[in-house]
This record gives sequence, structure tokens and C-alpha cells, in this order.
Amino acid sequence: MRLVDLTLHRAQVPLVSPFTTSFGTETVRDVLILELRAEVDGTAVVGWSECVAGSEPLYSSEYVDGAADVIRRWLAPMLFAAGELSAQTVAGVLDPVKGHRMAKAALETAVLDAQLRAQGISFAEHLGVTRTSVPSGVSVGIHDSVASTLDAVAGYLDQGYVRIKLKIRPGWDIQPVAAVRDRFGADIPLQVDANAAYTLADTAALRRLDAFGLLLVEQPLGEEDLRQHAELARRISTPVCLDESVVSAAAAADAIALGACSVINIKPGRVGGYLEAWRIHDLARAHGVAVWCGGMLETGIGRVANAALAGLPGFTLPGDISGSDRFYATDLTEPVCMRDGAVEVPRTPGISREPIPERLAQFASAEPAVLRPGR
Ligand code: OSB
Ligand code: MG
Repeated sequence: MRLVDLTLHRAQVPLVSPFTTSFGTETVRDVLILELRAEVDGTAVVGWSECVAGSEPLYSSEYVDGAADVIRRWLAPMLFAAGELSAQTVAGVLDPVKGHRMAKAALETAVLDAQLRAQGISFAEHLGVTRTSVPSGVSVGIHDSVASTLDAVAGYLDQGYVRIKLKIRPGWDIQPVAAVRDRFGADIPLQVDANAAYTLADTAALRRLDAFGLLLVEQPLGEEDLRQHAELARRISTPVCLDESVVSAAAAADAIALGACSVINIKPGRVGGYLEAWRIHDLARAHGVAVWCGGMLETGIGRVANAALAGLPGFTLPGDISGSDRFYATDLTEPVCMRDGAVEVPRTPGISREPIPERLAQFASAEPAVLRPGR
């Protein structure tokens, strides 16, 4: 395909309730959306994607203004200059720029969306996914009180979510976990996510979680602490899962070889795109390492792409693939629905769900910026 132009849209989409993690609280999703126009064999085609970078560089070094800037100054010009392009060649074209994986992922996804729409096939079909739906887990932020946490969990269980993930941080770990086990029993699938808030010096606190039969503890230590995760994994019995540390298939290979994790949370944005995410799935599966699909508060644009990816056979644990209404009263797209504990694997051509124009306008926080070749 040949790129015609790329429009950067920005929107502020309010969250239904504040979402607190060990690194901060979000009340609104400040989202960068890409609309790519291209030509395939003389036919005009459009591709959409959203960038998962947060508004602040607290989950990783990336943040949404930085992603928009590197796309505008560096990445989009490189793609425009590349001539004939496909989703499979995007990563190679952008490789000279170090890092910026969320920005690169957004570009590759927009190209892939356009490519698949031109071919008339869904991302699920492209992947060879045969499952028709994927199990739906929910990520529960840090609340002000145990009572409020229990209310939230009760609500999600009532709605049918099949797995609960509690966000934890030092001082907010045993208490909510023990309370959830006490109230809802030993059988509900339960896991925790620390977002890198602990150190090896906290081993004793983390070992206390062993008593609660958790599916896993996600990213207890720092992003770069692979060796220390391996040490922690030897000291506790709860399976260690990595999120932030797995920035690429190479990092996943290192983590597996070191014994730093027995489970991986795959987030396409974090690893540079859905094609790298697919490679990590294949690698983990070959090594008998379970994977599940994480989320980054995606709107419907990216949420449906995650649901398709999670249909691959190595995704043996429920992902953070909740319905739109978990985070948004009004999504940018037709809502993604969670029914009977599952989200449907989309079968429409492309990888992304296109935003509803009126919603994009309603939530817009800046004028759309159109980037063209040679500028
Ligand atoms: O660590 O998984 C995380 C949201 C933003 C940034 C990091 C994380 C999360 C979540 C929410 O846990 C997952 C979701 O989108 O459902
Ligand atoms: Mg996480």
C-alpha cells in the first residue's frame, strides 16, 4: 500500500470512576487516535488505531503527548518516505528510532487495519483464530476502603466477569486480598497487579500472599529487574507474571530463560504492536509459559483488537478484556459487550473498530492534525 495521509485525533474520554494503581489515579482517558488513508492497487482505504500511552510517563517512559510528537516529527515522515508499505514492513522501517513502542504500535496497527480492510478479512482470520469468544476478566483499581473494594468486586461478579484482578501496592495488599477471599470464597479466580511497586526487600509481604491461592502476582518489581524477579519467583509460591518488563519478544525470551516469570501479560502497545505480540505468544507457548492479554484502558478501537488476539490458543488465562462499560459510560465506538463472562471475537474486516464521528467530535480535545508526505 501507499500512504496518502495520517490524521492525529485527540480525545478526552471520561472514565466511569477513578482508576487508581500503584503509580497514580486516572479519571479521564487522554487518547491519541490515528486515522490513516492509503491506496491499495489504486483503491482508497482507511485504517484506524489508538495509541495506548497514558497521559503521564508513570506506567512506562511513554506518554501520549510524547507519542504524538515522535509520530509527527519522526515516525510518520519515515513511513511516508518508505514508499510501498505493508504492516509486516512497518517495524523494520521504524527500527532506527529507539524505543517509542506504543507510538510504533499505533502506526503498525493503523496500517494493518487498512491492509486487512482492503483484503476484506478480520484480524482473527489473519491470526487463524477459531474461538468465537474470549473469557473476560476485570481489573479493579485501588479503592479508599476494603468495603468499597468488596462492593466493586461484588458488582463485577454479578455482571459475570470470570476473573478478578486487584491492583495492589505496599500497605494495600494482604488486606483487600484477604477480604475478597473471605467474602467471595476460595474458588473465584483472583490475581493481583503491583505495577512495579515492590522491591526484593518486600519479599516477606509478598510471601504472605501465598496463602490466598492467587492465580498470579503481576509485575511485583521494577521494569528492569528481571534477575530480581527470578530471585523472587524462587522465594514465593504464587506464580510471577510480568507486564512492564516484557517490552519485546527478546525480553520475553530473556525472562523465560532466567526463570523470571511463569506467566506473561501480553499488551500489544507495550511491545510495539500486534505482530510482536503474536511472536511473544508463539515463543511463550513453545516454552509452556501461559499468556493472557492485558489492557491499557482501551476504547472500543483497541479493545476489539485485543479480543481477537486473545483468541490464539496460548492465551489460556482470562485477559483484562472487559466490556466498554467497565471504563466508559460512552465509548468512542459502538460498545464492546461482555456477555456471560465473555467478549466476542470480532469477525469484521480489519483489526480496529472505527470510532463514531460524532463521538470523536464530542470528546475532541484538539483540532485533528493532518500529516502528509513531504512535510
Ligand atoms: O498494569 O495492567 C496494567 C491500565 C493502565 C495501565 C496499566 C494497567 C492497566 C490495567 C487495566 O490493569 C486493564 C484494562 O484495560 O482492563
Ligand atoms: Mg499490569
